[in-house]
Parts: sequence; C-alpha cells; structure tokens
Amino acid sequence: MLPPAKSTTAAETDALFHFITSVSLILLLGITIAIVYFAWKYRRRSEDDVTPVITHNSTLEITWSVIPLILVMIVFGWGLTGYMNLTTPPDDAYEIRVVAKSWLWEFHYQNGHVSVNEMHVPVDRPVKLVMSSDDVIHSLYIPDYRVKMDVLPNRYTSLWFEATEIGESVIYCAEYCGTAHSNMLATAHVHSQEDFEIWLETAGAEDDDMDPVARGEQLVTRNACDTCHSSDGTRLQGPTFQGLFGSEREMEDGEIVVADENYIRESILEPNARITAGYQPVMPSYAGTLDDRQIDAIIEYIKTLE
Ligand code: HEC
Ligand SMILES: [Cu+2]
Repeated sequence: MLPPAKSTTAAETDALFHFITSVSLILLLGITIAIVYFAWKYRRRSEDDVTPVITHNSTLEITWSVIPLILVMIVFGWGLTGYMNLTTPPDDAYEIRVVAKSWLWEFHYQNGHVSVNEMHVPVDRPVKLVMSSDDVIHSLYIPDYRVKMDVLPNRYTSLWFEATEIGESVIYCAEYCGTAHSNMLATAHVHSQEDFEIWLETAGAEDDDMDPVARGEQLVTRNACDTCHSSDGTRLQGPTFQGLFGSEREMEDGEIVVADENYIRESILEPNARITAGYQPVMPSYAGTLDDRQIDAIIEYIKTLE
C-alpha cells in the first residue's frame, strides 16, 4: 500500500509504521472481541440478577498498565532513534539550496546552477537540502524517500536523504499555499555519481548553443512560467503571453504601459513593481534565478507568440 521505498532510511520508517499499525489492529480486534463476549456472558438473565460489587483486581490492573507502557516505550525508543537519524545529516552530504516560491521549487547547486521544479541528485550519496521560502509556508514532501519538512520564510530548515535507486520520484508541496498549490510539483532525478557530475557540468551550458527562441521556450517550461502563463490566449493565474509583446497593458493603478523588452524584463525581475490590472500580485521574482542571457531568450520567445 505504501509507495516504493527508495531511500536508505525509508525501510526503517516503514518498519515502525507497520509495527504501530499491527499492534493497533491486534488491540482493536482483542478489545472488540472482549466487549462482545462480555456483553453476552454477563447479560441480565432474570429480574433479580444483581451485579456483585468488585472493588479491584490488582493482577488485571497491573497487566493492562504494564503491557501498554512497554508498547509505548518501544514506539518511543524506536521513533526517537529514527528521528535522530533523520535530523542528523552525514558530514559528507552533498548540499543543495532549495527555495520555495508560490508555486514552484528552485534547486541551487554548489556550482551556481539553478534548476526549477527538477532536483538532480547522485545515487548512493547522502544529500542535504537547506530550504527556505520566499513567501508563505510550503512543505517539501518526497513520499518515495519518506521525508517531509516545512519550508518557512525568514528561516532555514533542512532534511537529508540518500537515494538508493537511479530513476525518478515525485516531490510535492504538502502545505496548502494558495490557488496553484496542487501544481507545486517537482521531480527528483537520481543519476549515477558519474552522470550527476556530467549533468552538473553541462546543465547550464548546454542551452547556450540553442537559438534564442527555442531556448526561451525551454526556459519558460523549465522555470514553470507555464503554470501561470499560457502561450495560446488562455487565461491562467497570469495573463497569456500570446499577443503580449508590443501591446498596451493597463496596470492596476490605471497606468498604460507598452509591453516592450524593458517591461518584460521588469516583470520577470520585479513582478510587483507594476501589477497588471485584473490580476493578483502572486508572481515570484526570478532575480537571482535567471541571468540576462536567459531573460533575453524568454523575450525573444514571447515576441514570436503573436
Ligand atoms: C505563480 C504564477 C506565476 C509564475 C510562475 C510566473 N508568473 Fe508572470 N505573472 C503572474 C501574474 C499573476 C501576473 C500579473 C500580475 C503582475 O503583474 O504581477 C504576471 C505578469 C507577468 C508579465 C506581465 C504580463 C502582462 O500582461 O502585463 C510577464 C511578462 C510575466 N509575468 C512573465 C513571466 C515569466 C517569463 C515567468 C517565468 C520565468 C513568469 N512570469 C512566471 C504569475 C506568474
Ligand atoms: Cu507550496
């Protein structure tokens, strides 16, 4: 019933979960049978049936106190070791900075590369995520690894895991954070150690050879602009990119702005500088995420959407 266990700590978490579930089921069954049996056994048989006065039964009382106490201590001890293990990342963990924004995930690697809604990690190596939010509370949740941690504004939280299988797993936001919360999804890509190094070296560079329009289109997908902006006229959280370039846009305060290169650049870096009339100020800033060349490419792509 549980998702596949794909991290080094998942098996232990599952074992404890199964222990608690089985003990609860056994107790539920035992207590239910006892209730039904006693209700039948001690039913009133005649008018003058009188219940005897029983003051106490020490053996019984000690038994039903000690057994649950032992069970609770087992769960506590087991839970505590698991918790300590999950909160203490190994020293050699590879560190990734995670920034949550409504409604996307950014992963910043040690060489400066940033990937949006895609987390790339090496297999069989502990990875530590140091996380914070740019706006409201989010929560990073990877069911396959059995890890979940709140991501807060103005404070760092962290979690660690070691993936045991090459492949992909889903990353969810587990804290209701607004309209597009359910779209706040990312994918964990687990590579062999070698492929991970190659990915890290080439990920940022590879698109430099593409022509700007194709690169812009790719960046719009990779940076999750398309969760809020369509390219075909559909109204999503934000205005469509179709017909945007060169058009006159009305702002919330009545100002009319022509959507030229500078306007688009400002919209990407400082989305709250001017708010398009009829929309909520929910766009996250991409300052520090997109560099000038990438913004150029996105502008070139938007220009083609007439
Ligand atoms: C979470 C949703 C969301 C994401 C993600 C998002 N935007 Fe926006 N964007 C909006 C909203 C809402 C507005 C309108 C309100 C405002 O001006 O801030 C907007 C406005 C804009 C505008 C001005 C449009 C107009 O019609 O005036 C541009 C250009 C833009 N975004 C580009 C981008 C690009 C490029 C990306 C990705 C790098 C992106 N946005 C990602 C929600 C989003
Ligand atoms: Cu969220």
